[in-house]
Amino acid sequence: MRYSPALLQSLEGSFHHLKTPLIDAPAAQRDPAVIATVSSMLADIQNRGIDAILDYARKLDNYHGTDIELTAAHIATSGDRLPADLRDAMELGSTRTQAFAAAQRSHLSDFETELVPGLVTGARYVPVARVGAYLPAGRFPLTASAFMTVGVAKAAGVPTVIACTPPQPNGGANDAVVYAAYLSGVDRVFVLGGVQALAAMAYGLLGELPVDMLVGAGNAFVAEAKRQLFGSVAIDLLAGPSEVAVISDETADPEIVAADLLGQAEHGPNSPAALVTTSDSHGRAVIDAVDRQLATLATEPIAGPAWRDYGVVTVADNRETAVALMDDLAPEHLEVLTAEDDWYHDALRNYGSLFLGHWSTVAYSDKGMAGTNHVLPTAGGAKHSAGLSVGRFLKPLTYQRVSRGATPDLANAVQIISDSEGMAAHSATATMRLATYGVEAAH
Ligand code: HSO
Ligand code: ZN
Repeated sequence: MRYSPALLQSLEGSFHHLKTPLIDAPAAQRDPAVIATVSSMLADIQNRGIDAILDYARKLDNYHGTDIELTAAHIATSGDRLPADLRDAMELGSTRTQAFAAAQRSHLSDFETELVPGLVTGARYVPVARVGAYLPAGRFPLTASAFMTVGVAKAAGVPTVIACTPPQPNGGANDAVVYAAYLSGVDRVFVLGGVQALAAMAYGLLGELPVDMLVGAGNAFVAEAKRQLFGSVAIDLLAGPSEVAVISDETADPEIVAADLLGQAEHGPNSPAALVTTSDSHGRAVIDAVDRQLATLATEPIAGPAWRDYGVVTVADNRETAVALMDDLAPEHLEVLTAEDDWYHDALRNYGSLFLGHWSTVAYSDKGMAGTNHVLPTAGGAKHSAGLSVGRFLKPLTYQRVSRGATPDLANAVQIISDSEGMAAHSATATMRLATYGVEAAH
């Protein structure tokens, strides 16, 4: 997250920085070596099919099994291998994520409207047929990811949702990840990671037809594979390092703000965290609190460098400037901890998901408890896109029906435009109807 120089110039005199990033290069550059590796793997998999998939699983993930698909019994009993309190917490997250998705689904209504007498038009929301979800299980196995991808696809009514998750050092899948997929209503689960997993789902190498859409985050190779497969399949988005930003004023507790900044910085050493505040003394207190909390944080080796290299603290002279600065950062997650949360809610335009008030925090959404999706745009993507939601799995398909009575109007205008463009066959589709149905042209 970095401000654009033009924006800073336009706001000059109305803000000052208390902390700027040490590293100024964009955090997520596409690496040419990653691009080349992925494209050669995809070409090889397209040629050799499932044999290539298994070769990569053995070579890259040290997979020694023979059947990459988990049995229905293994999936259904995955929860039995977890502590009961974890199971209960996950059930809450799954239920709540589905409830939010179902509520949002109910606001996407099929509709029909008669634009002029005899011209009936409409749209129907139809789910894609097949979705492939990638469920990462690397440094942190994000158990809630399946709720956000598999569960929301199911809430949209997607008939077939398959999932791939990388093998663990013991050769099997992560039980919590599989249980999350089970709670979300997954149809089939494969122990398969990385580029080979996405290719297998997109090319239809798992005993299913090719999927229509790939969802779920992964490492740089996974993101690049999705980018290269995009077009033949839809994708949710290309996720970069997780980000958090906070707008707070002197009514916020610096310790809470610091904890929330570090709460996402621990995702990776290149995870940015930004604070924009209307209070200089509060901003300084947050910086002190971050340093104090880092001293005892178990994930300091990740969050510490992330904060030092990418952390931002800016003091805005007024709330309008704070909004202008934050809309320019367009963060993945944005918390507002101020005395004027509703004003900020109305004014802000660019964020993946918004957390309003001192009692709201990003982790509640991250783990599924808030119900909202945690697959969100990063690296400024929130300027043009929203995160994953039930509507992304639904195609608003349009239709139209024209009556004989409405024909002269439509056909005549289409004939005139088509003739002016030299499109004789288009013109004929209109004039032939006028002739066949014995209706005179209007002029
Ligand atoms: N912050 C991540 C999601 C997550 N974090 C899950 C922890 N668990 C992307 O929104
Ligand atoms: Zn997170």
